[in-house]
Amino acid sequence: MGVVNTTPDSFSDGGQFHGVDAAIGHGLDLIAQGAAIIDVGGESTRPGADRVASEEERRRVLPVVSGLANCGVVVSIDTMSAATAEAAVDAGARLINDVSGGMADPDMLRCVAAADVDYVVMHWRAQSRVMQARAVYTDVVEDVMGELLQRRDAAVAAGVDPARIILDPGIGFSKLGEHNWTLLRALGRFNALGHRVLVGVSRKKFLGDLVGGRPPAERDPATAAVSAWCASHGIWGVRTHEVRSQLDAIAVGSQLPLG
Ligand code: PMM
Repeated sequence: MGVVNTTPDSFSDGGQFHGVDAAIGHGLDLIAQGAAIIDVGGESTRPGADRVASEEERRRVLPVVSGLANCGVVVSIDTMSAATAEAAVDAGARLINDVSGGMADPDMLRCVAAADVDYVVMHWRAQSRVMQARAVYTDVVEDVMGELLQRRDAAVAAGVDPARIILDPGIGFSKLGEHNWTLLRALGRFNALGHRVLVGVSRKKFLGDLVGGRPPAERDPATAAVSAWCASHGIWGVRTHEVRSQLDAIAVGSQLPLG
């Protein structure tokens, strides 16, 4: 899953692809490099980020979603807003990637059930502005799996087809560095929950911290090491800003299956 952020303030590529033509061009470039899905987002979720008004979010993402969908691209919409998700599906999106797992907008699960598209349920505890204060766990793997399954159950109760649900441990969301590593070590347990699993570590701070404080644009090799680890576990997808070396890493990891 290649990432196209249409935000001026994302930590990893903020501002670079702001503007419809640049964003569509970047999405097509990632497809040419081998991405299977393009995830389009209009609201930054970096720790401390402010919320974006739902209308502004739609103004940013909808032309990019329809532009890519019209080119035959499988588009995912990265949003916590039901209104944006609904409009994006109308514009051709085939997957809703809701980092809040339906917690941010009470209308989201109903919207997903009606849209009948794939739905990423990510582990999330609070809005970006305050989320790192909520990084407190008894047992991070048990706690994250338990909370994720509660959100899965809420989605199914709202009418979402279980086969449509993709689980994501939410690396970096209300998690400290060591929480992220512990969750990644336990990927096999997430993969055994009976759903496809998506993992998003691309260029995140805990990777930069591990490799001497490198800035986001220099974190792709570290990201690729995690992509290989994901592939070794048979993980369904990785969400990534850079595609070419991630696909190489996935090819290698797929040859080295664990267990
Ligand atoms: N991470 C970000 C945004 N959206 N969606 C999913 N499903 N999983 C993630 O880990 C995730 C996400 C933050 O990264 P960005 O600001 O670089 O897009």
